[in-house]
Amino acid sequence: MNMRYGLTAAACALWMTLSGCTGIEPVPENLMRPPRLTPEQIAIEDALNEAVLSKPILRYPKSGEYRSAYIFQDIDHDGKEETLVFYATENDPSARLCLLDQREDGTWYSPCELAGAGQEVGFVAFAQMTHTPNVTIVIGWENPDDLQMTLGLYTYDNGQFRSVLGFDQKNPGFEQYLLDDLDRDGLDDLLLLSSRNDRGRLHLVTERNGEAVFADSQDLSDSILEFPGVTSGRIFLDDLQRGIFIDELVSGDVLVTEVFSMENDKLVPVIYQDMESPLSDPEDGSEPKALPSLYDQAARANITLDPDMTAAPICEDVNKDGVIEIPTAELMPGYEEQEEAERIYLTEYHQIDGDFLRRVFAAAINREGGYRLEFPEEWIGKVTVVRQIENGEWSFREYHEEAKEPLEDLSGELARIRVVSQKDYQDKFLESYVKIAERGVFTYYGYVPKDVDSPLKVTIQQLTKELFALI
Ligand SMILES: [Ca+2]
Ligand SMILES: [Ca+2]
Ligand SMILES: [Ca+2]
Repeated sequence: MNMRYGLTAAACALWMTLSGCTGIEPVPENLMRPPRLTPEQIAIEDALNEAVLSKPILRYPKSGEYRSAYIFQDIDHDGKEETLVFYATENDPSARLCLLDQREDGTWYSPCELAGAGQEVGFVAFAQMTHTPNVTIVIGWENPDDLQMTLGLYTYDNGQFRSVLGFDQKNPGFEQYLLDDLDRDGLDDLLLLSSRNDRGRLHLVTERNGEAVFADSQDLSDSILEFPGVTSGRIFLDDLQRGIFIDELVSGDVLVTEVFSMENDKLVPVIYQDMESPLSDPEDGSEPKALPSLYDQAARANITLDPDMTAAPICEDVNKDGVIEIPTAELMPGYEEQEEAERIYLTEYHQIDGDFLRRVFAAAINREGGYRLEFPEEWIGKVTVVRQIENGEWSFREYHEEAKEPLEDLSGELARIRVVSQKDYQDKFLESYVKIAERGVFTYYGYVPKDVDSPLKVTIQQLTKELFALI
């Protein structure tokens, strides 16, 4: 079956993938000109049609880095890319993976394919999970209405797919995954996260005797609603030990963070729900008191107001030193009595220091505006933010507790940040503002009032060059 049809949707999708123009609709003029890769696109599509008995219905991975139906990757380490295609047929809705490879003469053919463990593809990723040079294909198979994925791990070798997931392994469902060489032995370890039972669960998949096995698992928090963030990196500044940092939204709109490291093929809990509280060390000889554990210290309100946006704040390497910081959120001074929707928080980022979280960075984060303003140490607890209703501007003001309406008190103003979109550009209002950055249709301006008489004052250079950052 050698159908050579012109510009079908599939061919367009393939063209976009091959030319790297994901997300941009190809304009007809460009398609009328024969693109250099057209013969190859057709050859790949022909090879697929030849390999599949009835017409393939392409399946697109729903999340992750690889979203197109045709995925190009050198999975057998021979220096040339193979093509992976997920598809189903009208007679059989189960997703299958077809591999397309090139013969010596450059023609495309399909040496093998495999049946998936679901009708849909949650994600596909590529990793180095075994000592063979061949890449491990990591697939999350999914079924409609099923909230969890099933793991598939495969290599391609000598014209065959091979499952590298140890035989007879229990294969628990999961919703999120992370790949990282947690124990730094040169091979990727796979972490799977599940929230579907009373307690969440973290599973470790790692290499043992040439296969990937479920080597360990650990409980996560009670009643997890979702995982807004999962990341990995160093845990401490003076140690290369790596960890997975799991942000969990739990009932009550609270965010917590659990951290696990890995040693001898086992997960090592660093911050976890059941960890013991440290005891105080009173100097007056009285009874020691239980202090909040690292887990309790990291608990924070979800400060995202829009339910369609991911919960925040979540862990990240905010200061780019390789160590992942854990955030907390403190209400800005003067907001204690304000409605939830009006509240503005100071986000503080911490590293682990013994039994305590130690702040290394703090910022006011304007997520709608897409920027943050770092708070210098001396501002914390003394400076607050006032949102101007009419233009969305954030005004940073020294907070006077004794003032009757502290949020309206302009006298202590230290700085302003304004985001202007092209359509509401009003030049004359911005004469005394300094342009900081541009992104898309938005331009960011900073302003520092003249003659500020305060030890907290910043210069326009500090504001625009040091404290401001796009997020
Ligand atoms: Ca190859
Ligand atoms: Ca490893
Ligand atoms: Ca860091």
